[in-house]
Amino acid sequence: MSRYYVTTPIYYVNDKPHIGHAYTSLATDVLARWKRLEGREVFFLTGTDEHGQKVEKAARDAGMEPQAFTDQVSQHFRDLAERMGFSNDDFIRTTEERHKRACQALWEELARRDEIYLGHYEGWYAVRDEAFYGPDELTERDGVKYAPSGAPVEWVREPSYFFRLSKWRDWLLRFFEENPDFIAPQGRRNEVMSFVRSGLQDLSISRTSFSWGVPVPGDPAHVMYVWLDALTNYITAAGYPDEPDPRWGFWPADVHFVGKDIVRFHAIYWPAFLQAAGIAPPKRVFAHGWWTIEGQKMSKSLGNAIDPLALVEEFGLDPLRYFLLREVPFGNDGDFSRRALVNRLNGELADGLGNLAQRTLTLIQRNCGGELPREAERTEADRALLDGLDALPAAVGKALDAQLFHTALETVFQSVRDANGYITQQQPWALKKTDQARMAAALRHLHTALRAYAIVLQPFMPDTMGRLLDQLGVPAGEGRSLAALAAPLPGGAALPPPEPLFRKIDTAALAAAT
Ligand code: ME8
Repeated sequence: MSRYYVTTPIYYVNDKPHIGHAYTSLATDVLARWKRLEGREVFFLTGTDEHGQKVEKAARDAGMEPQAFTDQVSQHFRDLAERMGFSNDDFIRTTEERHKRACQALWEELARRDEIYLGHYEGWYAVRDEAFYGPDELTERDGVKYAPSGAPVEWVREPSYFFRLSKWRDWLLRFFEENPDFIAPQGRRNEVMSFVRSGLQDLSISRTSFSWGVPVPGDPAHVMYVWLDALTNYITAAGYPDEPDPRWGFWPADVHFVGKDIVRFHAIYWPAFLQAAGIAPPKRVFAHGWWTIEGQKMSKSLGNAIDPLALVEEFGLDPLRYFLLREVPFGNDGDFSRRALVNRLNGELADGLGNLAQRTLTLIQRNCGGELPREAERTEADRALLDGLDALPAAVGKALDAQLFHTALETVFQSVRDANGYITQQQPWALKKTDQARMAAALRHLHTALRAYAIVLQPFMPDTMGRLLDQLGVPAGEGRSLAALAAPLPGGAALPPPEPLFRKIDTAALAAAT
């Protein structure tokens, strides 16, 4: 069985998770679940980035030792993963022993290959981004200099080890040319390529002015630069340096999901480190866009960071999962508003899919004795609906292979709209007295459509689609895989009475609350 490896960024434990973190992990989760549904052997990794100056400072501000502080905050990210239904196979923490060993092994390999030298760093550093900036990248306001991200920078001067990044410039450009799908979306690829084309400087990869990090082998006055440490997590979890580890077969990763803020680290530094150490680079980096909240940037000072778990409480998990991936084309920036979420929930989920299931299954209960009708002849109208269904899994798979989550959902929900049109046109409720065979046939076709929607939507809304599949009488396990769609379910099975799938939100109450 072919292997598939997907990752989220590992999140800084300087603060609690918010909707942005949940978003990246959700996208990764949906792709992981889809690949499992295709029958692939999947390894889905997430975790926390626990070293560096930013985390050390947050611990100090909280009056805690860094390890105790990171233990506490990291737990919030594990809780988030559980409550959001993420199906990660591992959760890595950079303070774990296995990770320190991997970082040191990678460092030693780079040193052995003469990719590292000792020098002196003098320049601008933004603790918030944990990034070095050139003077031409900065702007100045009220005597303070800022990085393009808006983070203030400080002047740093200390001994430092350097990675010979500059010598990898031409190799990187060739690598991008030869692998046009390595960075997505295209706009990000162009940005990265023009940044690399404009020249690369050697990269400072150690610090001496604080100690919360992985010690540099043979020179413990230095700790490793937090990004070298953090990026290594993706191979630590695959078993590095213990080749042949059973997990090493997952490397190179198929997709690293990241936000657009950290594309430079993943698309430039990471392949260069790996290539320099003789390790294959990952296959793809997808940089998605940025969420703002009701039109504003999410920030600590505005206090508007949205807790995803509060939204789960208010709207339910699956509506939130659906909304986040449906509302904004993956890769674009988007604005989060509760009104937009409610519109999707009430419209597409409750009135669209929920209503279709409820109408179909209620009619099967009332008019067919609660038994799944048998396969039947297809009229032209039936074929129009069912032929589209045959193509659905491939269309969704194609969209997801390009990480176009919104396209995948649009395709399914276009078909749901068609099926709602079909039920309105066929009026199976009116056929009970006039043509029972035709009534049963139409309900059977609608059942076939619902089974297809429920199966392909499982990665997006695992719990609700599980309930729908129960109501449809689809056996658990293999019966719910993509492959199972090729064979019709035998007729005659007793179906349980339907239950509503989605709870609509009263928009008047929402308006009053906001
Ligand atoms: O950068 N909209 O960690 P981090 C969308 N530790 N996504 C958002 C977002 C928003 N407003 N805010 C955050 C780090 N994200 C490093 C990563 S990886 C080897 C090391 C998401 O806690 C998005 O994925 O700052 C972004 O890249 C990530 O959280 C940054 O998380």
